[in-house]
Amino acid sequence: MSLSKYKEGVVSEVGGVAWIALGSNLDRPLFQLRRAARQLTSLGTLLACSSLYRTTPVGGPPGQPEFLNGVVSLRLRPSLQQPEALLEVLHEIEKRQGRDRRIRWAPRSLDLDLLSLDDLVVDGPILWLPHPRMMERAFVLAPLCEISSNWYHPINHQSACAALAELSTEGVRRTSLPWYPS
Ligand code: PH2
Ligand code: MG
Ligand code: MG
Repeated sequence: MSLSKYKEGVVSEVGGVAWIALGSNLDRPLFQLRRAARQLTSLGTLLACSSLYRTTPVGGPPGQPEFLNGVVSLRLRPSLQQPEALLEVLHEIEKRQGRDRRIRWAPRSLDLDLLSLDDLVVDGPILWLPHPRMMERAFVLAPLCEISSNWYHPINHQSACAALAELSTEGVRRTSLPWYPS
């Protein structure tokens, strides 16, 4: 779907499927991701949930703790199918879970990155879709590839698994940790 269609306000007719990456490396990451997942399910219908991955930090200050990462997909309720509305709610969830945004790429209690929303292409200044760095990040693509046989990048049509095959997955370890405590 093109941005012009999005501007015409027909997003809800054609899907409203969002892919969201979760990450945490501060203040009990498993607790943070579980709490965030519960919040996300209230935004629509949960379609898929990857495994949780322990991952080596990429970039940011040296010596920071390892991350827990995962990806979910949701069919959003109609009121959240405009990306700006969704982004605002994602930021609110991050804030409620103690996210401090003062230093870019600092350790964080919760990071919720909107990877894509249907096949929207949006080019800043506040919002970029698809997420501009996602195709270079194995800690995003490994969980995405696990659950997204039907996901393609809307510009170059590359699948998550094809993009992942071009990257090193060293430092990206799938776990058997459950999203929901039993
Ligand atoms: N997020 C970043 C920067 N680096 N590294 C890992 N392993 N996992 C992340 O979620 C992550 C990162 C910026 O958001
Ligand atoms: Mg991020
Ligand atoms: Mg982020």
